[in-house]
Amino acid sequence: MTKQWIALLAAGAVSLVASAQQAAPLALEGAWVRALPPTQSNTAAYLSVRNTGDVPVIITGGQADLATTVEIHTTREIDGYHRMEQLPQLTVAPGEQVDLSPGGIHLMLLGLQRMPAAGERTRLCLTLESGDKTCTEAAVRKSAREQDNHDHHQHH
Ligand SMILES: [Cu+2]
Repeated sequence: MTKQWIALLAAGAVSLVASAQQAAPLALEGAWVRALPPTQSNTAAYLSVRNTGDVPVIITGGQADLATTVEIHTTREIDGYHRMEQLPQLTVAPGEQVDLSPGGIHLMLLGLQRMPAAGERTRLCLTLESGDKTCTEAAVRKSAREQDNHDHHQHH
C-alpha cells in the first residue's frame, strides 16, 4: 500500500468520526403525537430538543411514520387569531434546549395515511442540515395532560 493510500484512508476514518459526532448531539425527550379524530389527515407532534454538542445544530424538517410530509411550524397570534407558519429551519445553539409544545413551535405531520390512535407509539425523526437525522419513539396521546401518567415510560 502506498503512502498516498494510507493518507486517504486516514482522512476517510477522520471524516467518519466527524459525521458520527455530528449525528449525536441532539437529545430528544418527551416526544408525543396528538391523536385527533380519524377524519383528520394532519396532526402535530411535540418534543424537547437539547443540543449536547458544542456546535449549533440546524433542524430542517422531520420524518414520521404514517405522515407524507413533516414541517416545522410556529404559532403566532395575529389580530387575536392563532395562526401557524412554517419555519424553514430551527437552530439549536450549543447547550440550548428548545421545547416544542402546544401553542408554540411544533412539528406538523401532514398527509397521514391514517390518524394514529392514543396509546400507539410511532417513530419520529428530525432531519438536520448536515444530512443526518436523529430519531425517537413518540407516544400518541389526545392531550399534553396525559403526559404525567406516562412520564415514567419516557426515561429509559
Ligand atoms: Cu402546524
